[in-house]
Amino acid sequence: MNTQNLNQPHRRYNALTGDWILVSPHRTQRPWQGQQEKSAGDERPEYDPGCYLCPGNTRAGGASNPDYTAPFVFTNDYAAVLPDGSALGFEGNDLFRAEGVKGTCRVICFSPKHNLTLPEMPVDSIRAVIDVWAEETTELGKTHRWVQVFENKGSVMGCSNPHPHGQIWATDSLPNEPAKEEAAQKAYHDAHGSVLLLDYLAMELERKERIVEQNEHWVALVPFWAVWPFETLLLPRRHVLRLPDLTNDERNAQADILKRLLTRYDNLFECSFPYSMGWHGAPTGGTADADAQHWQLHAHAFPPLLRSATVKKFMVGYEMLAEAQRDLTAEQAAERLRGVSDIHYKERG
Ligand code: H2U
Ligand code: ZN
Repeated sequence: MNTQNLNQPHRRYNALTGDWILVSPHRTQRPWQGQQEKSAGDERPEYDPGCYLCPGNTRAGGASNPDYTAPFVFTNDYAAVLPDGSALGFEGNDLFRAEGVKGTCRVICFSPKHNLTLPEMPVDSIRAVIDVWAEETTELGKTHRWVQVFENKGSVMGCSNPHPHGQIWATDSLPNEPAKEEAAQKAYHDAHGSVLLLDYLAMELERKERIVEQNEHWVALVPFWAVWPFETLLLPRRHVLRLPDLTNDERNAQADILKRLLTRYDNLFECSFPYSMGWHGAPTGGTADADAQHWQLHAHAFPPLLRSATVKKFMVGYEMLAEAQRDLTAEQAAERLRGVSDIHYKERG
């Protein structure tokens, strides 16, 4: 690839989903007179008597939280899918298709402390969250084809409560994004006999320009095909199918790299950096490991901020009608993330 040409408008291919994205590096000097409001201060108490997620409090649905001291999981009081949802029969045709869906939604409180976020939590507390993500994947994966572990952080991402929490949705069907990844990884494996994301990781480690963080077991990078300005992909170095397959050492290293990556995010604009982040591993629900060898476990982080704590990228116009577009290149974004400290700005004297 002639990298000189990457300074001109071009399209990049997302090998993991099959989508294309338009990159316009010459536009980064474009004047900006849009949204510029200040971000709200994020000083919060360790315990908030009005918070639905704090220990001992009553939730919106009427249930009470225990006095939890470790990550706490409960069934979402307003679940988007239900365990017995599939009895419905639909009479359809090619143009009116529908199907039932069965599943469950859970909420995971990462910490009893209302005023923390993942990057502000100690590494061993992040490790405890990772263990719960793995346990939930094992349990729900027994009976569900897909278990989606994710976190929406920040009100701009639609997060309903600043108490540190994530969600787990499990369904009997394979949703759109994992279905695209399933097809792309399978096709690559059939064609090359190797694992798409492991081959990709090896090439990124050679090129280095999109790497943000790495440790003994993990690498965080801005993918070549990133859409969101500071989007990252987090990958284990070893071939791993799913979260529960990670070893003790790999989980400790996972907690370490998550803390450092998310700290860099917060340090970029010295704010609590909003994002949606989540894990993709091989489908569950009885999918044999032998039939899932094309999969590689990974996390995506999709943060919306572009220029400051308040100026975000909008997925509008061309994105809605044609395809995703970015000005800042993936390489520039990685350089910016490498350029900030991995010590949290709140922890610096
Ligand atoms: P978000 O902040 O990412 O929206 O997740 C919070 C979830 O918590 C949300 O799905 C649930 C909401 O339905 N919730 C409860 O289940 N009980 C409550 O008392 C408050 C919020
Ligand atoms: Zn709280």
